[in-house]
Amino acid sequence: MTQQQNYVTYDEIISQTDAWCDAIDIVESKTAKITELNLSSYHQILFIGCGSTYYLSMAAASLFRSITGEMALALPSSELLFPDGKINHGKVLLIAISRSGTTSETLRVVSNFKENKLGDVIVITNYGESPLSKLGDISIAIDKGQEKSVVQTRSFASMYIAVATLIQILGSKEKISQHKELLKETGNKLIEKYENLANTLANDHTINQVFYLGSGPRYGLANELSLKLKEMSQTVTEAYHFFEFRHGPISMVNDRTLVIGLMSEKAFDQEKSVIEDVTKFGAKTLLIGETGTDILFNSGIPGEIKNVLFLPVMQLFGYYRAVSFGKNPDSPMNITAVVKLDMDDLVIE
Ligand code: F1P
Repeated sequence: MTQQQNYVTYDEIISQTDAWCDAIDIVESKTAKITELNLSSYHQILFIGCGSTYYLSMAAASLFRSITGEMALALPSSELLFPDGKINHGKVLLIAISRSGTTSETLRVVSNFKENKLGDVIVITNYGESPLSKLGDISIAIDKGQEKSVVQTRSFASMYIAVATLIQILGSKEKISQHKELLKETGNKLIEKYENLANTLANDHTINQVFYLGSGPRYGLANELSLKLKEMSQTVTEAYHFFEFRHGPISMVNDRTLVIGLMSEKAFDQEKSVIEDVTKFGAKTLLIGETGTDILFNSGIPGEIKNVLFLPVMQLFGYYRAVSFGKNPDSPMNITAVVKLDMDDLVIE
């Protein structure tokens, strides 16, 4: 182990695949309770979270729409606290996601939601004893995803797996557990095979801005990976939907830009055409995905659960970029592991 790997964030990233497996087992053990929910009885399905867990909510809402065929939205928890965020459309299924289970905004939304009997609550967290966990009609806690680092890596991935497994059950689709071992094996292989690439790329200081592109659930993941880079290395970075990138943001591209594509299988050619466009303006590019990419899953795993494979190598990229600039990835500038606010003046209407 080199000196630079002597951070908890590093250990949390490289050990994450065990937490993925636990997440699948824990959610599938609750199948009977989950299938009691009648999706057609809800007027609205909302996923909420803050920061990383808001981006996870975005990925989850997209997955929910494609797997169940029902409409679902993702919102930052705070948007349900301010006046425009009223929930007044009948019974709601609220899926609240929080690593800590103690973030003030999320906790406040869920406790008000319960008090006002607005519907049912599913909580996804890494802390089963947290106040948020205790408020769930169904609570899913993945302890193995817990972290010492401020930055969410293993926790995020474990909760992605949990929410994807939950949605698979709600959509009455095949069991995720049949792919568990292959998912773990592929995740570990990716870390082993591409860690050097992540490190090399991170040390390329000619790159001064990074764009992550992704469609569907990969857009939420693109935002999360961009956040890793922001938090740990304070790199200028943003995430966009693939085709949105041409509608203005592409103006930012130059020869100091890295564009990272989280490639889908279904729209690979169309997404690749955006990547071809950015190379004309001098950008470096890195493609990640199941086939035809630089970071190659080649997993053979069907469905959206394998989106978790987009995470570990790019989390390592954020980690190594921090280290390459002499920053401490465990303790990023200006942020804390949990945001706790005095919320007494805020009401959900
Ligand atoms: C979410 C959060 C994020 C932030 C950081 C630490 O907390 O505060 O907003 O990006 O990564 O975690 P939680 O509600 O998921 O515990």
